[in-house]
Amino acid sequence: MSHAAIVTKIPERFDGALKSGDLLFFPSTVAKHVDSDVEYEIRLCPALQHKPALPTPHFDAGASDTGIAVQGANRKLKTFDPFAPPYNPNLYVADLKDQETEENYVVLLNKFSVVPQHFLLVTKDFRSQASPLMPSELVQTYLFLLAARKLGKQFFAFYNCGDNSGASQPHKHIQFLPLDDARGPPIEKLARDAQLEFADRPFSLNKLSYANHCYRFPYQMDTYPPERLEHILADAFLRLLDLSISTIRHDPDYPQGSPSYNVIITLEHIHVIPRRQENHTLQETGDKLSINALGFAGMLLVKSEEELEAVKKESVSQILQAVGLRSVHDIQVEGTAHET
Ligand code: B4P
Repeated sequence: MSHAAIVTKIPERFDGALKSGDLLFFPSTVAKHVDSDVEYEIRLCPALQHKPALPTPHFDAGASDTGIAVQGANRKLKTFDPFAPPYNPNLYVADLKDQETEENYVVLLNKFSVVPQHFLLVTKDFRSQASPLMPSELVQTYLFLLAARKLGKQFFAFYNCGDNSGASQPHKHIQFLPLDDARGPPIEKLARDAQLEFADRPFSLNKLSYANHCYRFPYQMDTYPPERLEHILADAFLRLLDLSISTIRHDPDYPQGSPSYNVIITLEHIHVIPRRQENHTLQETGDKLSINALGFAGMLLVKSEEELEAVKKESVSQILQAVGLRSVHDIQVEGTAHET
């Protein structure tokens, strides 16, 4: 089935799964919030307080799917894996095969949906969520975004990689979130506004309080054939990953184990944000606020009015800096973004 056919199926599958009760939808409200001259979105979703507790994943310590002994999410899942077959027929959308690599994927609806039609691209065989995105995964992701745009829909993709990235499932999955705003999530608006000195080099958004690495895809890349896309996507991702690892190496207190980072992909840019911790303990309430790639896309999620006030009081930019890393622009950045 083509990417366009899969994207076309999503609304009808979402409605069906909601009706059958296999998909839980949590209503929310969104407010804009300006902090340090950046416009963020904070989504208030009290209904998530009643999200059913999920079985705790159990790991087979020490073994990874690359055969290298590592810690954390990069370990084989031993018992419960919601992304392993048999799939819930009401959450299942389609199978997908990469024709080049013959890697198989499955498209599933997010069972715990805060935004309607949020879907996942999951590896059919178990692959670790602590492993980097492979060229075929980058191409498949881009082809979904492209197909959606041709259908007049706006999605972006994100990937939570590693123990401290906000990921809760260790089976490799890339997520796709629809947007009402054609300009993309808040971080994308900053990236678009950036005036680049060197168009083909990674850059950082200096307005942001934390280390971030970004790459702008060539103009009209959306017209390129898949093999050309693969080269650009893989090269861009590797360069940003390299910069992220270099940022991590400058942090003497970085947690042991494989590195954690968030990836955000739009049709125009790819962003990689290194992470040092998953949660931030709010000073005001003592609650742990979990932050995933969406937080770094500029979209935070809180579960109560109290949490919302605590986040505003403490400042979004400081919270993101606490769970990300400090910027070391002067040492690493290959190109400079001048925000307009
Ligand atoms: P992960 O990468 O492991 O983690 P996550 O997106 O941070 O979601 P988490 O599970 O920690 O949920 P949270 O309460 O923080 O992604 C796993 C994905 O698989 C999630 O989307 C999860 O819902 C989904 N999933 C789990 N079990 C499943 C199953 N059996 N079948 C199908 N899908 C399954 O957040 C709740 C939801 O809100 C998440 O979907 C999260 O992505 C989303 N969210 C967080 N911040 C948001 C924001 N600012 N705006 C909109 N949505 C937001």
